[in-house]
This record gives sequence, C-alpha cells and structure tokens, in this order.
Amino acid sequence: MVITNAKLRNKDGLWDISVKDGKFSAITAAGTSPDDEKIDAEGRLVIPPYVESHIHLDYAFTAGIPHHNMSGTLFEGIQIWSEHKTQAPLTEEYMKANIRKTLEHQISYGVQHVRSHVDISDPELLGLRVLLDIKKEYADRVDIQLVAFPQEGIFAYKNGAALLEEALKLGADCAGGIPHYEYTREYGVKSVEKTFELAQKYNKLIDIHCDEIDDEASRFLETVAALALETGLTNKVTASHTVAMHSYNNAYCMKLFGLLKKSGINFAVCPPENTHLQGRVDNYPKRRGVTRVKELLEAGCNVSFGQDSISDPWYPLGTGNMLRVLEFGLHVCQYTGYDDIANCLDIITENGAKTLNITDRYGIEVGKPADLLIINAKSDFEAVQYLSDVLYSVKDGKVIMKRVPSQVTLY
Ligand code: 17E
Ligand code: FE2
Repeated sequence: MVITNAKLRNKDGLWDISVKDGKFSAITAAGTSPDDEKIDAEGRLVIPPYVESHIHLDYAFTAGIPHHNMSGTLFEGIQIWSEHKTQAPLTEEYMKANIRKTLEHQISYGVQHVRSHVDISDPELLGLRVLLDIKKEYADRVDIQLVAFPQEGIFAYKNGAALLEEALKLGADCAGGIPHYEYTREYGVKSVEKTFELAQKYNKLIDIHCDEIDDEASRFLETVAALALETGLTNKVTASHTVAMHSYNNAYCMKLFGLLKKSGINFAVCPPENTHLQGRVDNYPKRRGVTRVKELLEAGCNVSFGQDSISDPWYPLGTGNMLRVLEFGLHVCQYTGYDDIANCLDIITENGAKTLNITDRYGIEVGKPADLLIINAKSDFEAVQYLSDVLYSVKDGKVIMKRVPSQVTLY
C-alpha cells in the first residue's frame, strides 16, 4: 500500500508513504513510489494516530446510575460510583457493552492508543478482568494500556494495597494511586511510596491521580517527582490531573518546576473534565482549576491531554474526539500563541506517545508499524480550528476506519 501526496508535519513538499508487511517501508517524494494499491491524500495532512493518554473506560456511559452528580464535584462522583458498584452490582456484559461503544467512538475519531485507568477498589477486580479481555478483543484496532487505579484509596479502602498488587500480577501495565483522597497527608505520602514500591517489584509504569483538588496545600506532586528522580524511573512516571498546581503560589512553583524538569515525569491533563469539576466551592472569581500547561510545556516538561470521562458520574458529556479536548485545552490554558497553535497536534500525538512510553513504535518512520491518519486539513492550525475529520485510520498497514466528509450545499 502507498499513501500518495501526503503532507507531513514540519516537512515541506508532498510525500509518498509506502507500507509493506504492516510497517513503513519507504518515504519518498510524491509520485516516485512504485505502482501499488494507492490511497491519494490529495495534499492533506498525514499524521501518526491520536493518543488518548487518560480515560476511564470502565466508567463510560454509566451516568445517572443510581443518580446524577448534583454538586459537580469529584467527591460526589466517587460516592456515586461506589453506590453503583455495590447497589446495582456491575456485570461483565454490561461493562463490555459500554466499553465497546466507547472504543468504537474513539476509533472513529482516529485514536489508536489508549491509556485507561481501571478501578481496582473491588475485591473481585471485575473491571480489570473485563478490560484485560477487551484489550485482546480490540488488539488489531487499538492498543490499550491499563492503569490499576485504586479509586477509593490504597489505605482508605479495605485491602487496597493487596488489591493493587493483585491487579499488577493479573496484568495491569501501570500502578496508580490517589493520594489526595487518602485520609491524611501522611497516608497520601505513604500511598505514593506504595505505588512506587509495587511498580518496581513488578516492573510496571506509574500513573498517579495526583492533587485533583482545589487545595493549594495538596503537594503530592513533589513526592511523586522526587521519587521518580531518586528511583531513576523518571519518564516511566506520569502525574495525572495535578490541578492543585493551578492554585499553588508562584514562589513555590518556581522551586517545584526545578524538580519537575529534573525528574523527567510526564503530565496527563484533562482540560474539559477539570474545568467542569474544579472551582465548585469558589465564589466569583472562580478558579478554572486546570494545571499550568503552558508553563510546563515552556519549561520542557512533557504534557499530553485526555478526555478522562464520557458520560459518567464525574462528567456528563465527552465524545472521545481528541481534537475537541485539544481545542478546549488550548483556550482554558491560554496556550494560544501562534507557534503554540501551529504545533498543537504534538499534545495529542507525540506527547501522548511519550506519556505512554511507546515512542519506539510510534511515528511515521521507516521500520515502525504502519499506523497513520489522513485528516481533512493541511496544518495543525486548520485541524484544531475546524475540528477536521479523520478520513482514514490505518493500523499495521490495514484501513481500520474510513470516513466520507459531509457535503454542504449553499444556496
Ligand atoms: N475518578 C477520579 O478520581 N477522577 C476523575 N477525574 C475521574 C474519576 C473521572
Ligand atoms: Fe482520571
């Protein structure tokens, strides 16, 4: 297969991208590739697939059971999910149907890599077992990475540490945590240490829900970054949400950023979700509550975006369209300088791949898996401005999704 007349990011001219045995075999000037089965990109942008670096697949499409979130807060969401788990006990088929629906949305929007947190505050670990099955079922269309996520705490939930260990043994790819939910600051620090200890024992990545609270005194991020540095785990570690950083004072941030840069950790940020959840106890002016994306990127830290939720107890909307998440995030973080927008697709492509630690098999380069999107735009600017459609999604050299753009007639 050849994708002909492709526009590549940060490269002049048009290109032919040849695919053989599921891998990129050559990238040559347009019109120079051998006659083969061709897809004509007609000068459109060809990019590596979108990366969803933070979502909860096990929660998607469960909003309203047993009731809706009236306060719009994280803590009511956790309470509702806990009721859902115990009062309307989850079944395998119910979870699988919701997850398949979610993945099919994501695939239609050009997502091929997903990091999903999965709640392991459950003695049966049902969500994890379901997602391990789904991961196999969808392996030819989407790569799923699973974070063992102790939604109700490692120490605040009965046997939380043992469940986390069991989840890693069963096959979760990353160890999670939720230090701001533990009963005390001390338990929070201990929980982060436990996450690191278990990740090292089982050779896993780390992704911690960290400081997802409008409390300027919530400082678990410094613990995560210090441990990442001391253990040498560096870029194998991701801090998710980090919304308290929105409220830190600048003097503390100045000190903190030195550590963050040295630590090499990644940041997974969920702009629509946290704009919805945060600032709920403020009067006006109300905090937006999204972490300092612009400053982190300018400091050279890796930041990727995630949808976090689709119609669940925390967030009522969401589609899985990463361009929407990106467009919203650029606004709320004021990451809207000309160069920022001109390179913004990095946040939902390359940066996502860095967060997931998959850069060795990600990107349009000879020898790598032939995974790509043809999008109906000529530039990052146009893609995010018009939320441009993904016309083709190709994985391992096979078309897994094709879209015909809608036709409009003006009179
Ligand atoms: N659970 C959590 O702790 N935080 C979130 N943003 C969601 C679930 C969606
Ligand atoms: Fe989350």
